[in-house]
Amino acid sequence: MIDKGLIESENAAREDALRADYEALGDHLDRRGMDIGRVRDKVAAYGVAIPSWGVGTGGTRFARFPGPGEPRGIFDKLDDCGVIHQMTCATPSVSLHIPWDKAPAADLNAKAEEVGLGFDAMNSNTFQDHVGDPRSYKFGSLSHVDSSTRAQAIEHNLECIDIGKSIGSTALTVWIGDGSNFPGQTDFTRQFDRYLDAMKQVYAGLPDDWRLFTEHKIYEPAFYSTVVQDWGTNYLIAQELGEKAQCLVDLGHHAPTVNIEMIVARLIRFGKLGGFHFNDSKYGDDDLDTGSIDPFRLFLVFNELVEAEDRPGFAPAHMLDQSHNVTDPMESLMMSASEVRRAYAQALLVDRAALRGFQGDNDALMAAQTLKAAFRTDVEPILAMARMEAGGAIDPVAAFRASGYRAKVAAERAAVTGAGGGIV
Ligand code: LRH
Ligand code: MN
Ligand code: MN
Repeated sequence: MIDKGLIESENAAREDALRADYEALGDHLDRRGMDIGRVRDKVAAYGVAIPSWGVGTGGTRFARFPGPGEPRGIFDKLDDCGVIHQMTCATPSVSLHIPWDKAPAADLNAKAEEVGLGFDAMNSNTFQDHVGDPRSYKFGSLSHVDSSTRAQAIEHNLECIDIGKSIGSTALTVWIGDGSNFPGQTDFTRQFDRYLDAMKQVYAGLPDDWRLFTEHKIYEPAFYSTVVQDWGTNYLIAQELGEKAQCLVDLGHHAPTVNIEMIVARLIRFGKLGGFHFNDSKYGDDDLDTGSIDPFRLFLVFNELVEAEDRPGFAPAHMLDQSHNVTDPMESLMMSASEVRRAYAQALLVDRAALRGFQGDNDALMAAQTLKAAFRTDVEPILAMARMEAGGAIDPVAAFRASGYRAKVAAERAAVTGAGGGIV
């Protein structure tokens, strides 16, 4: 972990300016009838989970270019995640991917406690073959034509639940690569029936207080069709499985022009929004840093979430799911956690009474301007104040760089070569 004194001295150099900016923003919001302290408190209570796989350098189908100090396994990953949380105070939990992060539960719990983190949703993986497994997932997993392959995939998901139970997780996220690459390769209906049947068996293994998230994705690695291709199919799955089943929306898993915020609104309306994998994209499942391409879209998603905040039982899970190819992954994750909080803070600033009035009057221009007024507000002083008051860094990346953490772990962790493609 990074020395507290370093964070304090980094903050000392920035605190006066922050207080001045915060006060000015407070006055400004006051004139708009908004209380800055309320927004700051809500932002401070908002956490987003880090994907364990995000702290290593990702890659593309073509190459992977690892950076210095790549984590050697789950315990290094947890160290890195702990530092990200220390800097941002915005990432209190980690989402594990099995079998990538398989380790004895007692060791995982001890490490998590040491670095001040908890565990979020478990992610199963039947889009790759696992060493020692007799069956291959080349032609599918939970929807495979062969029943013993399906049984193996079901067993893996049940094992993920078991691991999760022993580390305090309460959700399982299932994303499958199943689909087809050629018209005619599979029978859409029979394939979906096999998937539903398998998922019912996974669902049956869920503890009472768990949720099951299914994640849709339009394409890749299957390039003609995927079994869980869109939110409609995802919704049907959640309906078919039962109350504990909900839909997970990965922002990168849609066609480029799809209106994601509207999907979010629909899923909320029917109690089936399970959570998010936040990232950004320009073309497909690019897994770029959250808010790096289209921050307005992220804001519009949060606008729907804030609108729904008071619904009974409304508690979507928030996770990042990104792949970092050209940046230090820890820095990208720090920035992304801030981007998620930024979108949340901006959405909290929407004048909802005014918006509803303009909607009722069919005043499209003013309704749009109401959203824009919130989106245009620079909420950075709120984010920085929430971090500082929680013991984090006013400027997380600057403090992280000043700490020399990357050089330190690079000296301890053997360098890795870049052979092979990355993960999805
Ligand atoms: C699939 C996906 C899914 C996986 C992760 C590594 O594209 O978004 O969430 O578990 O990537
Ligand atoms: Mn995802
Ligand atoms: Mn993805």
